[in-house]
Amino acid sequence: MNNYQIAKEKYAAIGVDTDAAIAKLKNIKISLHCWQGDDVGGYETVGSSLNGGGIQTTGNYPGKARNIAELQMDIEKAFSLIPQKHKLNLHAMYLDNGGKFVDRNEIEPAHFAGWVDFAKKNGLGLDFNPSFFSHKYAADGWTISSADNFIREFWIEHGIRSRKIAEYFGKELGQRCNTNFWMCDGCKEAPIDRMAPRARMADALDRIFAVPVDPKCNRDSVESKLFGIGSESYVVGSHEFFMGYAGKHPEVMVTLDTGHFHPTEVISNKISAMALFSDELLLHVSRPVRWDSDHVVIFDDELRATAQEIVRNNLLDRVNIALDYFDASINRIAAWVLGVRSTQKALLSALLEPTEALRKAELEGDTTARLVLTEEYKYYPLGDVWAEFCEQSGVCAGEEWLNEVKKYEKDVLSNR
Ligand code: RNT
Ligand code: ZN
Repeated sequence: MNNYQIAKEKYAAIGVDTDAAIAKLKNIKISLHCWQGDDVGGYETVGSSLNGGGIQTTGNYPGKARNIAELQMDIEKAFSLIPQKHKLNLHAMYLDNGGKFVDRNEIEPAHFAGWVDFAKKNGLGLDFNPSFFSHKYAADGWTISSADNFIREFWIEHGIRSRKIAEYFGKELGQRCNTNFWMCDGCKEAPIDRMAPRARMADALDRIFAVPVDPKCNRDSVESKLFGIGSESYVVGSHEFFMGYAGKHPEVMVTLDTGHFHPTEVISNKISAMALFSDELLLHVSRPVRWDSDHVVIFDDELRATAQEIVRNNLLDRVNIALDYFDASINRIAAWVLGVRSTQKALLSALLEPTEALRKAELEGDTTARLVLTEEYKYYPLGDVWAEFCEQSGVCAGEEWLNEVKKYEKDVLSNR
């Protein structure tokens, strides 16, 4: 008997079908964030880089992708080390403008045709994000909630155009695009008027979402935040704001980013509550260390708890999983691969739980068994099932993928 067969029997003894778990995992698409590859710079101008907007990358690891061709190569490399086919998450500032500056209120599907070709070639779906940051009209910290009408209209147009691009993605690829709206709006010091910017943002979103877009091709989502760099005292799009907004506009999803809450507040505890009142939600899986630091996702307790909530409550079809972090201090391809593989491992570990038996113990008041068994099950041979999943998917199961990344670093990245 090989390791997988032994593992399979061990799990079968507690009522878990490992083949079924693998089959389910194969169908879970994770949306890979393109912006890990170039430290959220984008390619609007040569050497564009993050400025303003409340987010920050740290680190100077060599080899970041300097243009779309390099980014695409890197993404292909990353996906070659990740089991199964997934989605790629693009930001508007990753447009292909052919070397001629195109402002955010001018973007069109044609600027993303190359990405659609790339997605088709690699069997990927696409997700999208309007970019409401790193721009001269976001430099004061306000976009669609700005009191300046010109600025506000500029960004509303950007939002509308972004949804058209998303619709084009959905149509071309035959799978729905999720468009995530995160606006950096907020301020460093406490404002006198917290309400007016929120009213302006709600109104702007109403106008953006009023433009008809085929719901089979695109679905919008709104992402809240607690604070950002330069918006420590006030963020317009707070959690309550977007919960309220989505409650009133049920066609819009809410995005939960792991790093956007108080340090001890976790998104795993929000999923079941939200799932009772909204049909779908979007996750930005990240890892906050002391603050919204966007560390690479690892197989930690909160990631496992999030996966458990999705799987235990049968929400795999209703929770859209996207990654969102940016670490410039390590090899960027390794950062991508590690994040996706860790997320898949967390999902697999949730899929291998004998949930019904544990639920029964809980209902019967046997909290002793609940605690003891969940601890014991942690040490079941998850790794052997993971290895089987990887083998069936044609990628290596263990740390050997790092050798591939190191080789690519030596052959390709170090020449940049
Ligand atoms: C920022 C948000 C947002 C961005 C990306 C680049 O705090 O998390 O999702 O990280 O859109
Ligand atoms: Zn996010």
